[in-house]
Amino acid sequence: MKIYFAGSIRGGREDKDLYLEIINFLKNYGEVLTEHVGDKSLSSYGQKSMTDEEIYTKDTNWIHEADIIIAEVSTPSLGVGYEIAFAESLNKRIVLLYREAEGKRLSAMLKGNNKFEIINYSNFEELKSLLDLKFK
Ligand code: 6K6
Repeated sequence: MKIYFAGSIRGGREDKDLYLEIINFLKNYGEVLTEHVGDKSLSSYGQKSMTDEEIYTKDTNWIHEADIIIAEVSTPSLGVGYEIAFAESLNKRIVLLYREAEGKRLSAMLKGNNKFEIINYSNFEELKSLLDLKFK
């Protein structure tokens, strides 16, 4: 299974350590195409050696190639929202991971779309068991 993991970069890197843990866990189920999302050295400025055009082309090609999109959506990100909508237009299976927190709600544009499989969780331990239930 080829997994496209999406997580916020320029939207904010507060959850970057969690992304890395999720990516490493997802490797139990298949090949994760997007390990850079968990790159601890990457700031919200999101600048590495690639141009924005190269990033867009590479990522949209990977979404075409992926069997499933798994997006961590707790930190709102325009890029992640775009990737989800792009993957939906290609009829990909889409799983959204949302960490519940007081005073915060997931966008209705995601929550209200019944094609998306949404996993609500409160910590990484719980997320691991919920992912196991889904994929094992
Ligand atoms: C190279 C190596 C590590 O980071 C880079 C350069 N930046 C990006 N590389 C690859 N994908 C990116 C990069 N910046 C954003 N994305 C894609 O958009 C990722 O797949 C994320 O899921 C999503 C994040 O969007 P923003 O709007 O939060 O940046």
